[in-house]
Amino acid sequence: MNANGIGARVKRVEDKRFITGNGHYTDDMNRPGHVHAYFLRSPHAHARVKGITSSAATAMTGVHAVLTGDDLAADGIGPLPCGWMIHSKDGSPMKTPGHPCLAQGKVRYVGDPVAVIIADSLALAKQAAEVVEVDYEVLPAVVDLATAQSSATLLHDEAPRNTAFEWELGDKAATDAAFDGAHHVTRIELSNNRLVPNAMEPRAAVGEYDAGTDHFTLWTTSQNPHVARLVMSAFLNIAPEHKLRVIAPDVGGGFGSKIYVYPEETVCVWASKKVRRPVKWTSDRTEAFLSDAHGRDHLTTAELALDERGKMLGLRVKTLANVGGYMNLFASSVPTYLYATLLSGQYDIPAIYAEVDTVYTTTTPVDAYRGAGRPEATFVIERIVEVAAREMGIDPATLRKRNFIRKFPHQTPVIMAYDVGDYHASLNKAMDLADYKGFGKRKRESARRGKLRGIGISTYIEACGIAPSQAVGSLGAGVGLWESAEVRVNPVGTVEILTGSHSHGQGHETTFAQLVADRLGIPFENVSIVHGDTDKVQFGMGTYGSRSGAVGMSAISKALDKVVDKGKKIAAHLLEASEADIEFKDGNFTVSGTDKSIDWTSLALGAYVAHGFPPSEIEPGLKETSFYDPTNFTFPAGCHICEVEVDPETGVTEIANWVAVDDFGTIINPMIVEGQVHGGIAQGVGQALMEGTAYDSEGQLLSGSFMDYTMPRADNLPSFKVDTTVTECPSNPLGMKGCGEAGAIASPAAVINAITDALGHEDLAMPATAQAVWRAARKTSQRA
Ligand code: MCN
Repeated sequence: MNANGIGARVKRVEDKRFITGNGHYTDDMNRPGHVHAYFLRSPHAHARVKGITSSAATAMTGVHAVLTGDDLAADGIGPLPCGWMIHSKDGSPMKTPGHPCLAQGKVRYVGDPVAVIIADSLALAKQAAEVVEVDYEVLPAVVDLATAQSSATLLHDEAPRNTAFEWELGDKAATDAAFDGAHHVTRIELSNNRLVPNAMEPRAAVGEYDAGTDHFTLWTTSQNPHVARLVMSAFLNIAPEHKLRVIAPDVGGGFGSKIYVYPEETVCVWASKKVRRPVKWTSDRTEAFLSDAHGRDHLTTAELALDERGKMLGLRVKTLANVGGYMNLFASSVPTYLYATLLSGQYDIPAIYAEVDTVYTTTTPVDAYRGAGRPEATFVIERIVEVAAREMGIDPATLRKRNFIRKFPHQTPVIMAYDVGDYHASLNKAMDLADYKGFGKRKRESARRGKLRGIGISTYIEACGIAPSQAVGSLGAGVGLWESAEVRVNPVGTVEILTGSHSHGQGHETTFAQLVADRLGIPFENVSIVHGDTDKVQFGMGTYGSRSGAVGMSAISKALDKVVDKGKKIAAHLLEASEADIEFKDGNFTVSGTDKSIDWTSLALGAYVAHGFPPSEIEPGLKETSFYDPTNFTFPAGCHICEVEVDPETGVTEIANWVAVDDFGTIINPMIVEGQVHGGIAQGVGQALMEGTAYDSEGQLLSGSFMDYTMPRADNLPSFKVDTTVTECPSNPLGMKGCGEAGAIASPAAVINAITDALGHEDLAMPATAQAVWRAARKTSQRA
């Protein structure tokens, strides 16, 4: 085995530059003569914009322009695209009124960009913004998701009842019949709280126009620069597309919030041509709270029908999903195909029927955030299973086991066909590691100290490796999300990998190099990974939906196969042997059964300098490309067990123990995978215990800074016990499943199941802050 190959705990090579301050982030790009953009944002949640007077600002020395929605319209620039068309159950298409980059006619959330001021310095741009007069006619805000559909106020004239679509999935009649025959029905109502992504690096952009070549360059904090170029060039009327180069250099976290094409980045590109200077914008934290797409925000009612033994018969789910003021790029797919298709969880449920209404409110747009739909689905199914077990007096682990899917492949009633898994194995292992049997003793010991102890299980499944063309194509998405890779072997044998995946914290420069070193038998240090630049990498779909391993690395693997195949041809020529007799192992091409061989470095040199290749059989050089389209999603699954101790006097919840047993198929780098799981759990714990996005009735964001919005910190978390089980994914050549979102998907349900177990009742919503838990604990003592 290569010491730095597949399965090795190689330390992340990229970290050296990050922790020594040598990373190159978008805000580090200082172009000659650049000017600064400042966005004037709406202070109102909902208002008509009757006029904008900018003459005093434009008269200021050093102010280059004040641009508004009228300027966009005058240049023929339309609204931002709004994702995947979803049809309502009555067949009508999604109501997707446009999302202009700068307000046109109306503003629809506090922070909606109204104008951009471009000046020599940011301070000057802000000063000039003070004298831009916007005449607003303030309209009523629509903030409450539960009542938005019955509000007399419409955000968009085109969307009656403030509803984008009313969608359904599953078999209603079969589900109703299952409920008719049920012995027991468990019903829950829950909210999945709105989250603000808060990547460490805020969004940023530098747009530059080169009048000599009529080319644009955008440096930006993107998770998918090629998609950004495709979309942005189309609606900025930049043709041909490659006249726009998008570079996503080092990016300090994304968690889904940097997948979209946002107004600010787009405006920087457009404005750079108008002012003939590079235009730079970096969001500050307050702007990020207001303008980065938020996550989650569902209200759900769910019912589970069971027989006497607790066998699940049917599941009925009704969800209201908040999409905020505008339909964002992927917002329509998150509460539908990324959510309802996973409602079967790890269980063999014969009938499921789900309804989802997506609703506009005068709040920041909501879109994908780590897990995107799948944490919401897991929360529904893992909460209702737990509650059902308690209601029926069955141990929650036993109820789960009685209902686990055992045979694979398994077709769920909600589209997804799971390929492999072993849910008993991960639950059993997690129960052992968590000393599930010993919990009663620990609970009694806590009680002696006046504390409430609880244990919560979450057996989650997700679909990632987004997304097979065949699957998403048949669902009407119109596109598949394959990935590309190019392997360039240099004459000295070093290898450059050009990938369409984008690393913004996931350690691709390490894991991708491990794969190459392993496969080619060359030193890990001789491999470099190139990503994030549309002029270097031909095309790519980017990183989200935990796809870079299963899809991006599979593309690399396929391209490596082609390199080895060509290497064999070259070796056969150089060794004067038949190609069929050449074997490749540990970096050597050998004529089988002989000691005649050529090593990797000599072969690479030979590919470029050897003469006399038969022209019809071998081209000089060694470079191969692959575009890999998966045949199915991958289905990581596992079991997280959280044990808490609640202080009923203060409401403080201490996480006493956390066990995670995940099945990610083949693991390339266990250390990186564990890091991904740790980060995901921290985010899920943040959602469960702390992160509360609050708006007042006028649509003002009350939690717009770290003073009001609590993020999880290291001292809120225990040392996790992380382990794995392995069932290899059959649909990609590496057997890998994604790991990047699993922790965030599994953990909220584990936390809330544990706290409600401690409290002895279910009346607790996320975030379970100390105050909320204290109130709930008072109910516990009143009941006692
Ligand atoms: N890996 C592995 N073995 C496996 C699976 C993955 O060694 N069986 C490695 C991969 O090679 C990669 C890493 O683990 O280095 C994550 O791989 P994968 O699960 O394929 O996820 P992606 O690389 O596609 O990353 C996306 C995923 C998502 S969707 C979000 S959201 C998220 C996440 O990754 N955002 C992150 N993790 C993040 N981590 C950081 N630091 N910052 C973010 O913004």
